[in-house]
This record gives sequence, C-alpha cells and structure tokens, in this order.
Amino acid sequence: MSKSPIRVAVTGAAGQIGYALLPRIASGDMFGPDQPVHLNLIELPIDKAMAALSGVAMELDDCAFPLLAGMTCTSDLAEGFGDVDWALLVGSKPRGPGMERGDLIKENGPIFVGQGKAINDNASKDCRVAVVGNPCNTNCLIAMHNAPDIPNQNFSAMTRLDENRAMAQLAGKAGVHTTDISNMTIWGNHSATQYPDFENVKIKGKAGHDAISDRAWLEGEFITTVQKRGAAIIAARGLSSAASAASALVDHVHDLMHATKKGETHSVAVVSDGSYGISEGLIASVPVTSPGGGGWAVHQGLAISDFARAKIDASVKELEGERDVIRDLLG
Ligand code: NAX
Repeated sequence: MSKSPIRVAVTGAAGQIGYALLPRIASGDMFGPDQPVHLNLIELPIDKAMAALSGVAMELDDCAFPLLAGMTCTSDLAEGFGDVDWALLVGSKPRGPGMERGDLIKENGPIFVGQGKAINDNASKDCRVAVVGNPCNTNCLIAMHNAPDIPNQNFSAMTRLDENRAMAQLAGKAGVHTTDISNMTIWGNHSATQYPDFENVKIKGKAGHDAISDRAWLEGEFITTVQKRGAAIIAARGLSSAASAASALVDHVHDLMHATKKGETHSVAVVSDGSYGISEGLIASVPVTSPGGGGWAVHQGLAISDFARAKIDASVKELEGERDVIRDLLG
C-alpha cells in the first residue's frame, strides 16, 4: 500500500526560490521516490502574488507528478500551516536600496512572529520548520520563540547553500569532484561573517589544509568567496540565487529526513546548547548528524584552532547583536 502523503507548507511559493523548489519537492527529491506529498502553497494576500501562485500551481498540475497528492493555495496562515509535517519558510521581504542589515531584521521579524504562532496553533505537533528567508538564523529564532508547543529541536535555518558553495570552491582548487569532499562545516550566521571550516573538512579523506597547501588562499580568497557568493550572483545575474538555494533546501531537508552516512556531517543552523562555545539559545550553524526522521545531534569533538575560534566568535557576536535588535519579538 502506498504511504500517506507528507504535508509540506512553503511560504513565498510564487517567488524565485519557490519556482525552483516546488518541482523538486513534488518529484520526490526531498522526501524520497516513494513518498507522496501534499503542498500547501502560501503567498501574500495581494492580487499579484496570488495570481502568480495560481500560475505556479497550474504548472505543477501540468507536470503530472506521480507523487503530488494535492495542493492548497492560500494566503491564510491557519489554512496554510494546517496539519503540516514540514513548514519551509522561504518568503520574506528582500533588502531594499540603502537598507542596513538591522533594518531588514526589524522589517522581516514580525512576519516570523505571525508564522511561528500560526505553526504553533495549526501544524502537526511534531512539525519541522526550516527557515530560508533572510536573515534566516534570526528569523528562525523568532519563529521558534513564538511556537512554544513545538520542540525547539524541530527548528532549523539553512546554511546548506554555503556548505555547497564552499565544497564547489574547494573542489575547483584541489582539482577533485565535490563528491570527494565531506564534512564541510559552516559555522555561525548565514551572512558575510560565516566561517567555512577548511581545517575540519575532508578532501579525499585528508584534512582540507593538508589536501590544499595554499594556506593563504584558504585563509583569504576561499573564505571571502564563500561569504560573498550571494552578492557575486546578484552582480552577475541581476537576481539573487534561486536554483542553488532551492537545491540546497532539498539537500537540507533530505539529509535531516535520512540518516547521515557514518563519519560524515552537514551544516545546519540549530538552537545552540552551548557546544563549541556558542551562546546558548542562538540559532547558529554547526556540524550535525541525523538519525533520520528530521532529528539531529551536534557532532562533537572537532578541533578548533585559534584562527577558527576568532572567526566563529565574530559570527556568534553578530548573531547576539541580531538577537538584541529583535528581543521584543521573542515573547
Ligand atoms: P522573491 O522575492 O523572488 O520571492 C519571495 C516571495 O515571498 C514573493 O513571492 C513574496 O510575495 C513572498 N512573501 C513575502 N512575504 C511573505 C509572507 N509574509 N508570507 C508569504 N509570502 C511572502 O525572493 P526569493 O529569491 O525567492 O528569496 C526568498 C528569501 O530567501 C529571501 O529572503 C532571500 O534573502 C532568501 N535567501 C536565503 C538563502 C539562504 O541560503 N538562507 C539564499 C537565497 C536567498 O537569498
């Protein structure tokens, strides 16, 4: 007998990432080739957004995906998050001209108060929540605090795009394929302070700084290229990354739903328990393993050099600053 459908809510479903993401979910890439899905597609209650969403839904119909059990298009949060098993929070306002990061945080924060409360009141009590809309770590923190009946461990923010970007850079430099690289940890915030850890990454089984002898490149160009990749894509394409962001979200959820390969880790921003000296309660990116089913544990015991410590501390400090800006939204 076929499995019963997983219900998945996606906010910002008519946006760029939504457009690249939804076919990947409906084709089975996220939850597996035998897992039907019902999509709850959530957009802003404005005509233009809802019209665009209806077009996206028509296209999904026209793909005739065998695993797509049904779709609900709505701007009503209670309906959109009703009984969902996963909530993928993609929609948020983009940063406008001249807007500082602090302004963006204040602007987008209230969205995640409302969505957190709606998830709390309407979703499955074991609903998992993945936040992509920026600033994703702090938005995730806000949603988590506003959904007190859902376990904190069910919330995560996406740094998988940064992990994948870092692997692509290392593969190019080392002349290997990304499949030869594992355990690429992104530490801290999904922002320009994030630290891609080249000392604990494995390239063909060797530590990154042994496989790539150009230490100056690792400490300089590698880190800044990963940190600023989003801006480079905007400069080249005139639009922010969408296909790669959607693909990273597929990887993020897939690798929480399926057990991590022995000895490997992935980067996920989760609520800190104080591990690795990261202030408790922040949503910070760390190396995790998953037993499958959406759970995770922080991978312990990585060696942190003085160089890495300073980078991680700077990113954590930025997250603490973001938390200070939205403290009144934490309930
Ligand atoms: P778009 O502007 O193309 O789409 C966003 C969509 O969200 C729009 O259709 C809009 O109507 C909708 N929306 C806005 N507020 C909403 C709300 N309160 N409820 C429901 N829908 C709402 O942006 P897109 O390129 O899809 O990017 C979406 C978000 O992802 C942005 O915040 C962006 O900064 C963020 N990103 C995060 C990344 C990450 O790695 N964590 C990387 C890619 C991306 O930059």
